[in-house]
Amino acid sequence: MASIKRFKFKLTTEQLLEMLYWLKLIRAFDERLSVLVRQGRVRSGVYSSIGQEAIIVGSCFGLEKDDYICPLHRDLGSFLMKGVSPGVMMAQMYAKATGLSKGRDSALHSGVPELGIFGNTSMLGANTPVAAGIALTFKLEQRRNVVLAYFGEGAANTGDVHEAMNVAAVHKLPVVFICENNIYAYSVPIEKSMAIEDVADRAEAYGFDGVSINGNDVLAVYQAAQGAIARARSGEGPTLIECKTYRWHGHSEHDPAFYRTDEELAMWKSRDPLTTFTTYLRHRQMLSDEILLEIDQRVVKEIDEAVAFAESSPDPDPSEAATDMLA
Ligand SMILES: Cc1ncc(C[n+]2csc(CCOP(=O)(O)OP(=O)(O)O)c2C)c(N)n1
Repeated sequence: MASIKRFKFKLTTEQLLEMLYWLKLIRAFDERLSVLVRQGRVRSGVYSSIGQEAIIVGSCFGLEKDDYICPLHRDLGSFLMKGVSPGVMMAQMYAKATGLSKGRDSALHSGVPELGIFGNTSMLGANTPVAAGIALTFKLEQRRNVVLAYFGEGAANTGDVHEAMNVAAVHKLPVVFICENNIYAYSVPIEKSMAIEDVADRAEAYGFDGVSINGNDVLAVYQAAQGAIARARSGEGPTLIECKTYRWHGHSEHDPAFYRTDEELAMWKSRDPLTTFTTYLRHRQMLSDEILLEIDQRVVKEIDEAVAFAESSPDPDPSEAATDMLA
């Protein structure tokens, strides 16, 4: 496998604590959503990212406003990191008039062009050629922005992903392909959909670097993403980063995930990205009890306020159902 050039991107204590805040906020957002689904409050399908948060936090951290992300159904946290408030995001899941798509879709397809977010596509993998297209625009307009294209290991086997990687390689486009390999595509384990172990191995065949990393280690993701982003910004083209991870919940909140064992889940829970990072910060004397409490209280407050905002927001007005439609 080709190897990524090694850089060490330094972070201050303040930035590391900010990363912890994002990990906790995204975890808390998804945990609350999970409860709200069971209470019948949420109108959207919910595809929990619990267990996978380090991928979004490590890759989105430090992105510029005009950089673009093309997230997955599981990546609500990337919307928050790109600047959507938790309240608006929660209202989106409630399909309220104050949500991103004002209650006009099933909540998961909304994009925010002014924040550099391409709404995710139901056809898995179809977001990656779009990412390559956005990156081509950046190149033609000589902008130094990058695009992060997320996809699962299941989507990695679609033709769209092949075409996107090929065209990005040929034109040296500023795109970082980020595979969230959580081992299952719905109920299908990876060994039933791929004959190789690492999705990252495929990059070499397209002519760029690929690396397979611990997707539960936020700093490993950050280092790999920063290296790939720096190369993309300087005109060196795409990189594929495969993040090995695991989703703690089912494919969606309506999936009890009977296809996996309790032992497997317990093993992955012992690799919790939040616990690992908290322990690391403690070890380095960067995280006191007071700071931890402060972050936890801030997160609870923000999630409570987000739910209150969504609950008190109006439902969409039926007379506006066709407003903003293109055709
Ligand atoms: C092209 C396409 N094929 C099948 C589906 C149905 N489908 C929805 S989610 C899913 C599993 C996706 O697995 P993966 O790409 O690994 O992402 P994950 O949900 O595990 O994050 C499938 C097969 C789809 N939406 N699009």
